[in-house]
Amino acid sequence: MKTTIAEIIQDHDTFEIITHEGPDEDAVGSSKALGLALVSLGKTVALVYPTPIPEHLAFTEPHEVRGIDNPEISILVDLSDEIMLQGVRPRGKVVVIDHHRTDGPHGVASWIDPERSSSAEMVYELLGEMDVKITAPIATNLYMGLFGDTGGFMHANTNERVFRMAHELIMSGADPHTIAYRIKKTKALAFYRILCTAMNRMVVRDGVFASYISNEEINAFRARPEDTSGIVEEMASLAGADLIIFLKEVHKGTVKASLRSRVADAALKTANAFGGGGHGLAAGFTAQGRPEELIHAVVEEGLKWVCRV
Ligand SMILES: [Mn+2]
Repeated sequence: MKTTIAEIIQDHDTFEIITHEGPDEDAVGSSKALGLALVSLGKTVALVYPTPIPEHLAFTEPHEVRGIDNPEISILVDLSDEIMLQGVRPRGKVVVIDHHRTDGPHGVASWIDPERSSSAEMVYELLGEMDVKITAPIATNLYMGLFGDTGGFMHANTNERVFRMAHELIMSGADPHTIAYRIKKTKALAFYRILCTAMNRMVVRDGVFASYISNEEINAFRARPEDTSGIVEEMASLAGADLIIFLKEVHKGTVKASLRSRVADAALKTANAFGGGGHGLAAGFTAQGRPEELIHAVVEEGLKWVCRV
């Protein structure tokens, strides 16, 4: 499939690259790296972000993103679920590059591999297939994606292939210290206010740790969307937490849940019960209701998938 996508790129001139709403390190890094690569091949490219790139992830090139009218091909990177497009409609023939578990192929060509650490890893391979020179800006973007989706080389998807790729990207000009600091050491005070609130009201039952933040609280702390991301990762640092659940009420009555687990598939199975998806150890869903009520149902479901001896 990688070869098919390389051929499609070769055979066309105009592209848009679309990634998911609330773009994370991998979404930003893999989409920008692919964009820079296509430009180096003489293609016309637009990058489309359904919601803006968070400030702390906006440091990589290209800094300006221009639109085009009628792209022949729409490449979806790091997503294969239309819900994540927030109403953005792909205008060309759809090509998908994604590492999330999904319900099947989409568009004219779809390369989906849940075994991959990140979309950045897949884009890197694709660029190799197309003989694209890995410049320092491309390497920086790919390293950002790799670093983000492996949780800074800590998650279960961190392996020999990941470190080999990191090594090669550093040799091509990615600066690991700068990238890590730009991503990790730029938290707003609102982030820690939300974290404190979540920690204070934590529900703990047999290895399931769950908490939430309401929409009123998000507004009271003047938190930007990026200030509410990464909370679940901090909760997942707690000893004894086999399944971690964080609910955030993004709009009044709309709750987004993030789940992490140390027990195989517990996060995914719990998210599935509420119509969501993701990976075995990291999943999510969106539901209607108030978080303080919903949390009990999610904990009950989670307990089914966490087997304590
Ligand atoms: Mn990703």
